[in-house]
Amino acid sequence: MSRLIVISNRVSPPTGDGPGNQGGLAVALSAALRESSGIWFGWSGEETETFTGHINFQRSYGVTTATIDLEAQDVEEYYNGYANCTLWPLFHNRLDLAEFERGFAGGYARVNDRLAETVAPLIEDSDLIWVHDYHLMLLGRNLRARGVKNRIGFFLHIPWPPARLLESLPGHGELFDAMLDFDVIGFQSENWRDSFIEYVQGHTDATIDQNGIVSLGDRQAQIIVCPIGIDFTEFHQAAHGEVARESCRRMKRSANGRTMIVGVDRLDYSKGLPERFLGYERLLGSRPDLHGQLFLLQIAPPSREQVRSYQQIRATLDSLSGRINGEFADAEWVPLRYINKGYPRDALAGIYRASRIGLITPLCDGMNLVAKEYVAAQDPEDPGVLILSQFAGAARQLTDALIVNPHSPDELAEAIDRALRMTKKERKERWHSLMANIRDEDVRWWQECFAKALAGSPV
Ligand code: GDG
Repeated sequence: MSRLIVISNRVSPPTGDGPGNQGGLAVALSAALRESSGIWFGWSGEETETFTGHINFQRSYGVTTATIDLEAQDVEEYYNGYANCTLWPLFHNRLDLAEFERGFAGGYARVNDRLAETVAPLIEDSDLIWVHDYHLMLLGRNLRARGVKNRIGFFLHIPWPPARLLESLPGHGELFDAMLDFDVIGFQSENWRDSFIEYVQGHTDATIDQNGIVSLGDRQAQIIVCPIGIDFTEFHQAAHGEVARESCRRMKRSANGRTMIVGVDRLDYSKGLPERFLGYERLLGSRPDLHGQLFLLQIAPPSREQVRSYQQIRATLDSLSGRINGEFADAEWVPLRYINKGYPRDALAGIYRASRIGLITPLCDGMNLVAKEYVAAQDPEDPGVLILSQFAGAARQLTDALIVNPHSPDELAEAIDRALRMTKKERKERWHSLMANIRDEDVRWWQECFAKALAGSPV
């Protein structure tokens, strides 16, 4: 078995906190790294005055991590700048929020190069290299420039934008060209793969064959669709543990007989939170009979707080939630519980289980793991209903959810109403079908699917 080198912007070493407190991605990658005696390399999240390339090796729970510190200017231009103010909004259909600063692009190129320079000496001939996400799209090129001949794969966790949007990015041609130094490029769903193919065909001299091999000169990259899943076993275990049971009991007590709807999202403009609130407001406005009967719990831990567009979305939500509660609440009922803090994963599982509806309505989302976690946490004898945006990668797999257009307040209101009226029989049928997918195509399936392509086997 070849050794695996995982490279990502941030590294999440295993914590040993037990089931329910580590993200699924970290669990899956840690398992693969442990089995292959691999290394997980990336930024420590810390800053240093002058970049030295010093690697801090650590070993925890059988996984070796190798991290480096970056200069403040690197963090500003590469991470806050190009990754979060240029690529993230552009790749999530928000050209209006994208900032195109040469300084950001320069910082991105510099950090990709620094990471390549630092990791290259660790790479042995038979290693397989797996690069993650939009922060590191130049890394394949930078490693090749240092003579690395190993197989290198890249997995994009977020959407690939339509070609007409990508065209707005200065230097998009060079970015694409650099990506052809990867041997495998993985996408979360057919939609994002198709946008990539549209770009290849309309904007480049590369060709693509029936097997998804993109060729340009003597370089070839295999394009695959490989949707990420959750760590089903771990999450299922967490959902049945004491913490989850207690959190479910407490939530039900606090609901006091009212029907609970839940949404859990990083506070990000791609997650469609204002639109979700407006859909809920539409329902309350048109259905006075529901007043006092239900409430929406929206958990939205803040993220990327240094970035202006994230400060703006937070202010928008503060004002919208205030308006909705101001208009509809009475002394004994608050229709919207809007919370800006995170919960431990196992407590979240209990909250999911206590709710009749999971309302997951991003405007654009690579996959969306919360949708899968919501389903996995349900009581098989009385499962809740998943309402899912058509624009989440997950919608291609979770076809038995109630699929909605998150931009339409009427559609959202109708879907909530339909979910409230759904018979237990229909809820169970839909849940069984959703569970089958979530169990079969879990995070290990995803990791094995990518690893197979990376090793050069047919997928
Ligand atoms: C990117 C892509 C893709 C959320 N709140 C809390 C909490 N979470 C956990 C969830 C879930 C994870 O964070 C969020 O994952 P998502 O998939 O929903 O979204 P992104 O963070 O945007 O992730 C996305 C993903 O990468 C993987 O490829 O699916 O499309 O955008 O696991 O449970 N966890 C805890 N407390 C919280 O309050 N502990």
